[in-house]
Amino acid sequence: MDALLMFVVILQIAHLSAENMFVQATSKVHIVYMGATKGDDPVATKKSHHELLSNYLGSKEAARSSILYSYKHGFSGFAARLTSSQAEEITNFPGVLQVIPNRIHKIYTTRSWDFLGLHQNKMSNLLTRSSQGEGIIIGVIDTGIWPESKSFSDEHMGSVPNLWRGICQPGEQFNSSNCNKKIIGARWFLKGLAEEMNISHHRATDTFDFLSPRDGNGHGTHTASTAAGSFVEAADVGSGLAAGLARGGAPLAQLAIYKACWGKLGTCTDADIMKAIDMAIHDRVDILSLSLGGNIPLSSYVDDATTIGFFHATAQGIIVVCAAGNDGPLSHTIVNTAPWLITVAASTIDRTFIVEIKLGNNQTLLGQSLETRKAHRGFSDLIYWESDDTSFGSLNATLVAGKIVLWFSKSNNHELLTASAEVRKAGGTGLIYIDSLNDLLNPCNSIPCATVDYQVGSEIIVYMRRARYPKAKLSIARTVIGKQAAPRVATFSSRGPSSITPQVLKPDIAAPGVDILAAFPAVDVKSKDEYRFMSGTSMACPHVAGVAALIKSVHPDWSPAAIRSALVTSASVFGNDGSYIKEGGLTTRPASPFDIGGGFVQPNAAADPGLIYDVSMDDYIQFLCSLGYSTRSISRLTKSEIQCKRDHSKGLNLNLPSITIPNLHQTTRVTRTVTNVGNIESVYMALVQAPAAGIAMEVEPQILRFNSSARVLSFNVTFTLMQHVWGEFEFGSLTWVGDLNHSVRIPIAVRVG
Ligand SMILES: *[C@@H]1O[C@H](CO)[C@@H](O)[C@H](O)[C@H]1NC(C)=O
Ligand SMILES: *[C@@H]1O[C@H](CO)[C@@H](O)[C@H](O)[C@H]1NC(C)=O
Ligand SMILES: *[C@@H]1O[C@H](CO)[C@@H](O)[C@H](O)[C@H]1NC(C)=O
Ligand SMILES: *[C@@H]1O[C@H](CO)[C@@H](O)[C@H](O)[C@H]1NC(C)=O
Ligand SMILES: *[C@@H]1O[C@H](CO)[C@@H](O)[C@H](O)[C@H]1NC(C)=O
Ligand SMILES: *[C@@H]1O[C@H](CO)[C@@H](O)[C@H](O)[C@H]1NC(C)=O
Ligand SMILES: CC(=O)N[C@H]1CO[C@H](CO)[C@@H](O)[C@@H]1O
Repeated sequence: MDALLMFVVILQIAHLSAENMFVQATSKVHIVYMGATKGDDPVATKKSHHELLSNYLGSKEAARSSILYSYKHGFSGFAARLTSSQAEEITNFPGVLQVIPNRIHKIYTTRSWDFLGLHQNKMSNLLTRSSQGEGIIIGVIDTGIWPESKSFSDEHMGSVPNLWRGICQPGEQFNSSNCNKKIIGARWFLKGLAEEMNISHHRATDTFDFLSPRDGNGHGTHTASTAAGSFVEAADVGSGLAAGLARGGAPLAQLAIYKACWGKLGTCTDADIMKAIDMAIHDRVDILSLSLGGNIPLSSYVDDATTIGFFHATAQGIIVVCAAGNDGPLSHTIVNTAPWLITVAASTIDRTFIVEIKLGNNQTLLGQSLETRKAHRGFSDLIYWESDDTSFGSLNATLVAGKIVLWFSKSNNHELLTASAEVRKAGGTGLIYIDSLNDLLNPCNSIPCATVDYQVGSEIIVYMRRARYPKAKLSIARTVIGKQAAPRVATFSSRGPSSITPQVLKPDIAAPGVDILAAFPAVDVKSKDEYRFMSGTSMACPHVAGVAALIKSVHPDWSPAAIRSALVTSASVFGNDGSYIKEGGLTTRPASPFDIGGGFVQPNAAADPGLIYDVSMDDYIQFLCSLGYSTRSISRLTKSEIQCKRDHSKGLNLNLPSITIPNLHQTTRVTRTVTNVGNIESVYMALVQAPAAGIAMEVEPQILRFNSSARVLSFNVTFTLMQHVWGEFEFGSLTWVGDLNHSVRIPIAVRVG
């Protein structure tokens, strides 16, 4: 449904721009990017933007009415209404690096639902002082915030940091009293989207929800509370399901809210996101969490406005954490792939809501559901129903009344929610829904119900064929923790390799993103707290932002790349059953680095990684050089002069905590450098898992000895093709095993090309 509506919106936009081609010379929003800020004077920077445009347009007034935003804190540039020929001309102005059309982004939730009863929480506050993240500010660029939620109570919070420069920007149903020691800042950015939608600011209420930081969508409240919600123990979440799980990753971290995504769909544009990044840099957040992204295909890094914005945020020491996207399970679907980002995939957790399905032959099978009240006392007849796009809505009441429907949908557009509504309307007494994804729970309109995967679905069909009078009964759902193999990669989670830079392994890491319970807007400001389940890489991203806050509070001087390295090298590739984390869906194939990067996030281990793979901003610049970007297009990314070194490595030597070689010919050597952050005197030994039998992998040296004068050491990894391995990526790992259980593992992907 979401996807469909999104499509309609995009169509409308496409329609508008098509119209614009005929109504000649219509202006559209463009982002004029001018590189790193020259001095540190934002007023002068803004003035230079206006001067540039007034000179070009011929008057100050014309410039003023054309400019939507000046970007002047973290980087220099502006968003303005320009015709395409104006945009082209301005590209050639001195100081202008790129002129990029404003593009649409979306939030990354797959589905969400009302789960009646969840607002009747009985809360008890189990905030413990030992929880960390104190003093760290997480900026969330999303759909805003519902400040009344108990998750944003500031009861145990420290004071607002002295260096904080943010504000609590008022607006509709939001004023300065809505900020506190938890939500220390809130701003909203709408001009870019308003322009894109061709709707004026003032008429926008219906489409754009609250004209303020207040969240009319729910996504922003959910993600913010996942990253840094206060420790609200949901001791009894209405129905008793998922008890005790509503809490943020870093409950003592502070939140800065930047609302740049709007309406029921959570649509955002570059111009607004760029301004949010610019202000987050100005305000001095430590971490940015972005559960959003553009659509594939991706643009190159220098043509992508937000990717450039993220670069500048990283240059200011801000850790930028992004969602990987929800377009899995096909490969090359990943977004937010720049090497300066932490890109997060979604996985399941070890919690399920189990329903017992008892068949007439006394066989018991298991499904899942959220229905905690309605169960069958005795058996009912079982009938089979197959739906496709045309048959929807035609369930035959004569046939269904009093029966349980085993529903198989041949269309991707049908959901449990709509199927259960139809069964209920036709007088059915229950629903067993066969779902290929089986990642996704939904409420089912208060009839006993269960979702089952294809395997269980087939078993029921076999039983129905054999039984004369097939019957079944369903139990209520109960929470089961630790009984199913977890984590498992969520089917929807977007997969690598990156379609533009396959040599940069993405995603970096996986975190919980299926059936995550977190805060949600209530019906109105006076209503009780609401908590809801949501799924998506959107939910995985703030988990990692929270963990990054924990690490940052322990190691305030670590760079964003060091913190990413700590997360990646300590992640686990094993599930709770001791075997490799599995791919999602029906396969039992082990997850590859293109599904989960380094693995599933391990917060405790990440705080003490032993060694880190650090990356400087200059390394990123050299990486862009090695990709062949023109010096002009990257020349002003930093304040200092850029000198591209002659480098034929094609970016393979960027010091990432991973190695990906998209085309191995005969021999390829890559270099990495590790910094010891554990005991000063330590010895590490290389443990090699070659990607394939036909590919020799050699590490030189094999032992790293650190001491007070040798804190940073380099090593080479050489891959040699021994026999031809055909065309697919093969996966391995390199682990430096040191003292005190330090085991520093990086994933490796090699394709023979
Ligand atoms: C903010 O809004 C609330 C509720 O409408 C009101 O009671 C309060 O006085 C306002 N505070 C400020 C500082 O305007
Ligand atoms: C199922 O179990 C019940 C009670 O244990 C028993 O009475 C019944 O005969 C069994 N039915 C079948 C088909 O085995
Ligand atoms: C529903 O099923 C009954 C019994 O098989 C049949 O007589 C009737 O025509 C069906 N109704 C429709 C609308 O298909
Ligand atoms: C550190 O190790 C290097 C190489 O093993 C050695 O040359 C150097 O003397 C050592 N320095 C100290 C202070 O132990
Ligand atoms: C890695 O290989 C390069 C040659 O490509 C060599 O100059 C360098 O010394 C090697 N480094 C190590 C640590 O062996
Ligand atoms: C190393 O790990 C083992 C098993 O997890 C644990 O029992 C032991 O205490 C750890 N040792 C250190 C020094 O942390
Ligand atoms: C409200 C608003 O901005 N409407 C504008 C939409 O676009 C058309 C043509 O591009 C203008 O004429 C409207 O004023």
